Order: sequence, then structure tokens, then C-alpha cells
Amino acid sequence: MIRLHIFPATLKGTPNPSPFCVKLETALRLAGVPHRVWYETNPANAPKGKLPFIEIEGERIGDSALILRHLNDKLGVDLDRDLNDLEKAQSHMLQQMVDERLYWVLVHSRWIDDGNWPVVKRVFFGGLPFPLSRIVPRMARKQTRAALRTQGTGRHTSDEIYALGARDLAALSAFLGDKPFFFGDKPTLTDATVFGTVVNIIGPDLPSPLKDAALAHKNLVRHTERMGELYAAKRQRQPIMLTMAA
Ligand SMILES: N[C@@H](CCC(=O)N[C@@H](CS)C(=O)NCC(=O)O)C(=O)O
Repeated sequence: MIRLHIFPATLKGTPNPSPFCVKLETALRLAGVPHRVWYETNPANAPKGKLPFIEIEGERIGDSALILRHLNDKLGVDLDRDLNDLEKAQSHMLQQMVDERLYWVLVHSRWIDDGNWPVVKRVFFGGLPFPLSRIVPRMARKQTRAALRTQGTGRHTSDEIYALGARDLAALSAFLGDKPFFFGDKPTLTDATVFGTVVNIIGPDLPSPLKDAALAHKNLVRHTERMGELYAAKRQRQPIMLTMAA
């Protein structure tokens, strides 16, 4: 049985505060891959220092894309099986835009935007005892700011960052059009990927220009609802809570 290690679902309005955890869990549910969820609170326990990761046959694998590649090689799991070569290329590009660009705009909206930071701080770090409750969020925000700067997004003004995110959302909306899913009547990995990020933009009560931009695209909102229903319908066994050393 595959163990899927993800953050606990601490943020109301999204299945998981991490878009990559939502994407992978959704993909496993859609593909009908049996798995058990283990909640991790410390990404340092992950093989690549980030969540999600899986354990399969004694091996620990990190990174949602590499995990799905591995499951494809090992078990033939492939949500994009029915796509033609051009669609596979489009699927790849859409996923990269969401994971490697839009994601960072979401990170900015949560961790850097002063309007949302107090809420994010409470949700993610509210359970820590004093003085960790003071030290850890400050350190985590500093590290996230540095990561955003290294990645590049953090070098722009807030207005510029939100404008970049709005363009990504407009591109997603235009590509989706009137279709129920990105490539027609059946969900693919692109749908799981978009769902992971867009549900995290529009679901939680964290207002931002990014959320406004997403809500303006009714087809993206409907897509998120549709994927949310599928995600719930394909639910597997109860998750286990993993107790860990900090
Ligand atoms: N490329 C990775 C990205 C995973 C990722 O960025 N996870 C974030 C949460 S959304 C994380 O664990 N961050 C913890 C950290 O950087 O310390 C994937 O696709 O799984």
C-alpha cells in the first residue's frame, strides 16, 4: 500500500493548503490508486524537504511530478493516457505554468501580502507553544521571502506579481473554454494540477487581487467545483495522523 505524506488539512476552503498535495492526492483518487494518507507537519522529514512525498515498497519518493512519473513506470498510472502528442505537450506546458509560476503568486498572496499574513500565521503556526510561536513564523516568513526572491517572483512589486498571476488565470480560463475538463469530457493530470492551485486561491478566506482575478473566470470557478465533487466522490480510507519529532 502506498503511503501518501501530506500536510494536515488546516486551511478551511481547500482539501490541503499545499497545491502539490491536492494535485497528487486528486491524481491518485482519480486513477484509483490505493493509498493511505499520513499527515506530516514538518517538511524536513521529506526526502526532498518538501511535501508531498510517498513511500512505496520501502522507497521514499519526493516531488509530485516525479512521484507520478514513478507510478506511471511501476503501475502504469497515467491520467494523460488518452491525449494525443500535441495535447500531451499542451498538458505539460499548462502544468509547468501552474506549478512553476502561478504557485509563486499564491505564495506571495499568503506569506508576503500583509493583509493575509496574520491569518496564515495563525492557521499554520497557531498551535506552537511560546516562544516557538514567535520565532518559527518569523523564520518561515523570512525563508519564504528569500525563496521568492531567488525564484524571481519576489523581485517584482506586489501589483506586478498579481498582474502576472491574473494573466496565468486568464490563459487557463481561455484554454478551458466551455469544456468540463481541460481536454474534454475526462479529467487529466492538468485538471488535478489546476484544481490544486485554483482551489487554494479561491477556497480559503484569504482575499487578494489573485483571488478576485480567479473568481472573475466563471468557468474556472465551475471547474474547481466540479473537481471538488470528483475529489470528494473518490475519497479513500480515513487518513492516519502521524506523530513526529519536530
Ligand atoms: N515541486 C514540488 C513542490 C512541492 C512544494 O513546494 N511543497 C511545499 C508546500 S506547497 C513545501 O513543502 N514547502 C516546505 C518548504 O519549502 O520548507 C512538488 O511538485 O511536489
